[in-house]
Amino acid sequence: MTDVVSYERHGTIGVITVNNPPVNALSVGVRRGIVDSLSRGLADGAATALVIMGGGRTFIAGADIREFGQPLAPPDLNEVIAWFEDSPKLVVAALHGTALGGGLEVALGCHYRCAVGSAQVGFPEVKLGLLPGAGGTQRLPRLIGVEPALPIIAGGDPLPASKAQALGIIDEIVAGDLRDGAVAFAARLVAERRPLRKISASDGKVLTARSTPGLFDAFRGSIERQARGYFAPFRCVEAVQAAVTLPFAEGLRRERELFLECMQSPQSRAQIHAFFAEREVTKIPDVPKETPTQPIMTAAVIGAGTMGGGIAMNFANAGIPVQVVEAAQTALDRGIEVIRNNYAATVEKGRLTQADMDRRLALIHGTLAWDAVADADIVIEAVFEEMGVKKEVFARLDRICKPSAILATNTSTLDVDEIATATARPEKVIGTHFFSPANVMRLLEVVRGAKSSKETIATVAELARRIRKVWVLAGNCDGFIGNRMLAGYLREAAFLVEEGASPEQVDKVIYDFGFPMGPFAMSDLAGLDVGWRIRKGKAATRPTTQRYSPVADRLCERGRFGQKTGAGWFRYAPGSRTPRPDPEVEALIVASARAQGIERRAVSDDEILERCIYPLINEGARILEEGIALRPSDIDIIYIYGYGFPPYRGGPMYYADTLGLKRVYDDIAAYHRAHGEFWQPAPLLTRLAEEGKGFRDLARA
Ligand code: 3H9
Repeated sequence: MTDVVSYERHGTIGVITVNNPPVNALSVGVRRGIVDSLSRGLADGAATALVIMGGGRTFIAGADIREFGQPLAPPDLNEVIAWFEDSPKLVVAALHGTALGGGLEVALGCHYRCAVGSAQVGFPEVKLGLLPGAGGTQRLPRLIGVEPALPIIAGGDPLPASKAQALGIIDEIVAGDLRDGAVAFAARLVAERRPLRKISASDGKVLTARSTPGLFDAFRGSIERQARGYFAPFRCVEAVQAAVTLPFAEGLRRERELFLECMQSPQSRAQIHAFFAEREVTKIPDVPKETPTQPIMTAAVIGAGTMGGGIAMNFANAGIPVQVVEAAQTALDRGIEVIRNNYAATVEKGRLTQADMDRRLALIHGTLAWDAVADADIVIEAVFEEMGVKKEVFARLDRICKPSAILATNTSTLDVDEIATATARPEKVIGTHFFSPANVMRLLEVVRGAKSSKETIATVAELARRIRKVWVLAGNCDGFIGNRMLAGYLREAAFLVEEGASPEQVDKVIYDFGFPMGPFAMSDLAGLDVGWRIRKGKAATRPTTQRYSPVADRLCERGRFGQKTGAGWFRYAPGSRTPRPDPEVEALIVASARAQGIERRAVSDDEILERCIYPLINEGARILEEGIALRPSDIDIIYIYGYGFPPYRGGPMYYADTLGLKRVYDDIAAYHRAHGEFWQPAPLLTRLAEEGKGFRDLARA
């Protein structure tokens, strides 16, 4: 027996416990250990039934993802599960924590399942570009029916124990100690002479699905938009379909074929990269997990605009009381009203109860009195994006706030160190760059100022965890990581339309690549006025010899600020978010090209893709070299969570590696020759390309 699985008898019940921290993943040692323990339990004459459970914080959370890509050592998980199902002694799975993927498949191989009320079960494989590959797609539909099984398998979200019980995945919820409860449950099943239920042998529910033709096509249709571009969700559906059309053993073989297809797909590799990147991102070498943090009991937000309101909702959602400060009553009332409407819309969709909405709203206090922030543990400033205004706000906060308070700025481009000079506590000043809408978007860029203390960073990191953000540490520079990279992407999009592409062509290429929308629709959604204001601030320092597209400025001069004014790069019918091409924009583009002496031509889709995506990679390389980002994978996380980069392409730096840096460098060098200074290859990219390496090699260095 391996030391990661143990066997012990409790009364007449044998208990197999998996102990493979942190999440009891089914590594080869665990698979062997489980088989050995099962043999021991079967040989134990005093054991009338068996229980399998997880030690530590969870039941088995799935296959060991780190083993993927290597040849799988025996025993195969399917075999292990078959031994459980065929066991002559009754076997109960006892679940706590998260019974996911291969873990849930093991549980479905058992004859019965019990769980503590806080347990969750699910098949998250699809989020790794995979499908349940050890019978999950064959057993779950047989247990609960095809219709409820499909979204669990193709959607990947876990279910709480109560829901799993209602569906029939869990037979019994155990109150109190899980092991005692599971042992009692197993003993009761034996006493009641309950049958050894083999899910693989019960075809009733899948057979009824045969009489519902169109079920699968309808489901495919329902996920089409959400799963656009992804490979695995549609293979998941195919695998469930095999459960309906094929006998169990053949269905299992089909499932394995589809699983291997997914595993060998570039998408799965990219999604697994993103999974580990998301876990890596919180590891800051000089701010270890043990770094002391300050308690955050109360918060304040300065500014009740779109960002301020969204940030305040984050606090309220996490149960943290928050003061929202505005300069004028009308702006405050409007801001609070927007928050109320946001919550009401969520209640309407059935995703929040009225009582929860009321509780959250009660935590948000609007005020005109700055003194209300005096006791806040953290204040986040979300006012006008202008240095003078920001410094005034920080000087005032420094005077009012208690000395221990952290003063954070939600600036998206301004110098955090300069803002900090307005205070006498630069060690407590930090950037917290939320993404709009701040109550929805998962990303938080945490900007480390030169003097931000480790305690301040660790405190904001802990807060980010509480408000359920994926946070990435960035150094202080113009635009930080995300927006600094975006500048080149937007610049090239604007140049491409001057050269002959249309905004809709550019947007379609980027949409087809997998972004939720292209650069022009995105700009219209974000509002063109913000960038206009920033550009005006920088106009004086822009070299006159540099190419500059004035089209966005022309649009703003005409009051076309994007969706909110019904027109920007596109036109929007009243109440509609659908972008429509606008001849007025086309005329502005043509005029701009003529004024610059640009001869318009047909621009290929390939050129559009390269000229939009390569600047992200090239600037990303500079950001890495300057230490603004700690790791290439941190940049990937920013782009996936903040900018809609398709997760199945792994983020811009991972994507560059899949293309090969030599090719990326050669192409960028060619654009440099054709288009000049903006395309200067980054030194790090040049070096890695020459050495035949990828960004992934930096991560390992
Ligand atoms: C599968 O099962 C395929 C089968 O159908 C078929 C097979 C034939 N493997 O997230 P955390 C690591 S596919 C290896 O911070 P939490 C993780 O990297 C699998 N390592 O904790 C981290 O390491 P580190 C289906 C894993 O409490 C540490 O554990 N299952 C695995 O916030 C802690 O993780 C899934 O997709 C793994 N499976 O969340 C579940 N899982 O400390 C994936 C985690 O070095 N896992 N690690 O950074 C999760 O969703 C979350 O980890 C979980 C815990 C909810 C379990």
